[in-house]
Amino acid sequence: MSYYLGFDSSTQSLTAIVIEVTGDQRRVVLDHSLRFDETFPHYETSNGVLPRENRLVAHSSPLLWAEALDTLMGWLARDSGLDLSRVEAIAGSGQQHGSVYLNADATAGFAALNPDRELQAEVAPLLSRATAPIWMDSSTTEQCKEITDAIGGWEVLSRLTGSRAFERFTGPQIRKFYQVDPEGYARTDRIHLVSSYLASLLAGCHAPIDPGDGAGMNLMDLGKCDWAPAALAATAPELERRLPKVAPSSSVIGTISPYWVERYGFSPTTAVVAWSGDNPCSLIGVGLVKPGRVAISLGTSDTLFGVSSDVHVDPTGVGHVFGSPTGDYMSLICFKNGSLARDAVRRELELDWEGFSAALQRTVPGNGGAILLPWFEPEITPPVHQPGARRYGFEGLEGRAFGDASVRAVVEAQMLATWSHSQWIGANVDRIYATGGASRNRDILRVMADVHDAEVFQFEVGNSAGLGAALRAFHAAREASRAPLDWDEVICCFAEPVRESRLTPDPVAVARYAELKRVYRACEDHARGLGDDPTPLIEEFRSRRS
Ligand code: XUL
Repeated sequence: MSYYLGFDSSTQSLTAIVIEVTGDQRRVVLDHSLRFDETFPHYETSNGVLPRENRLVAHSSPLLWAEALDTLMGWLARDSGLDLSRVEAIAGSGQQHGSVYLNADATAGFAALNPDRELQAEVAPLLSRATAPIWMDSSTTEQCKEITDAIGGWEVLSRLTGSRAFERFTGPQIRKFYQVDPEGYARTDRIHLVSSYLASLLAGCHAPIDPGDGAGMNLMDLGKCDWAPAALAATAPELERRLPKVAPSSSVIGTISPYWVERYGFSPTTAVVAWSGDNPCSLIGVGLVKPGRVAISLGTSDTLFGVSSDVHVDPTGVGHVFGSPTGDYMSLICFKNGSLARDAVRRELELDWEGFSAALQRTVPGNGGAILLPWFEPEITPPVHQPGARRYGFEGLEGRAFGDASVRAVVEAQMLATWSHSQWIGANVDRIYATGGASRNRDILRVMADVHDAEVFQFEVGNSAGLGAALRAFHAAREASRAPLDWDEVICCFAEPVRESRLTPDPVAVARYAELKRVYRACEDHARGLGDDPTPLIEEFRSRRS
């Protein structure tokens, strides 16, 4: 019997998922999370973000992530009932784009972690920057422009790296650090992603970055899966020597460091596999190992993604192409106002999640033309720098009617945005795999099915990133032991949609949303100062209904 352990270090929590493989028997034996805000209040994070005055800035703490890893390992060793010496391999998933800055002592420090001391205490002296900018940061517009100009335009950067310059991507963030704190940059010996940083702590040496997460930096040549000299030069001086190597997602970095063996009873032969980003790991966790289908993840960010065998970049510059852990590519669009926006509306109306669902049930598809663009945070897709929710078509609504319409409006706008901005992917969207925390809510998924005119399926394990990481550990361990399995065989029994969960689109609602799509786009354009007042279109939409 072997266990494979997958971690998911997301924006708001750290999760461990353990799968067991015994002959033909396969099962998930553990799924346990620690939420950052509640478990580690001394960092004073709110939804995983350190206190901030400027809404464009979003940082978290590398020490929080280290402490979470140590604490969760402690829980696994003492309270989970699992024998950790049976864990054959560990992989992980990290929130994408976030970066950790280490000084020249880190190489020796990682190799000699003292098992008698807490991990965060061991890591603190190794940091050259106290905090880590994360994917929610939108403060690098200037740096994006400079990088784009230096490389010869956004199309050039997009073709080279899979994306135009985005504020949250690691390259622009590194450039900002170099400009704002040149001494800190000079002190920096190694820059890791969240994924490769945590893998390094497990392996006791600098872990590589995989092409799934590396593509989220505006620094990697997507075709070659290696650092792109032109992108490095446009970003900051002597950057290549500060970056880990790029290596395939299935690389075994080495065995687990003695720190974990002595502290928590792992076998010294436990393999540590390269970590990847949460979206590439989710791709595996929902079983998307072949081109054709798409998934929508409803987490802190909402993302829509699918796998493709060739590089097909977004001609509108809104989407991304990352590496897939299978060696293919993944297309992705990302919305910053995912769960935090749903939650903001829910809290404003003083509802619990049942009340939120009840409001969805009391209202009808199309919402009488009421649309709420949920840009509570600066938005990534479409790019919106001035945060603030924008309402259209709410006149005359009061009291509970206003509240109910607000709930439907936020969910409809999110689904209309995923539809509207994913058309470049060109995938066959007659079936959507839903994952992430909010995918448990079938009233939200009903809107997803009707807006996309697609069947929607749920999964047994809601945290597909953590499950994907555990499956990647299994896949890499089999490959390393010269008994490789096809990806289809790896995901079998684990990452399969629950057949009974199928939601089919309702033709009446589908027709209604087909009309609303034009109205939604007009609202988006108007709110961004790019189009006319959509009121006449809203009125026309309402009149067609009567
Ligand atoms: C993807 C993105 C987010 C983060 C956080 O590009 O920015 O989905 O990975 O989960």
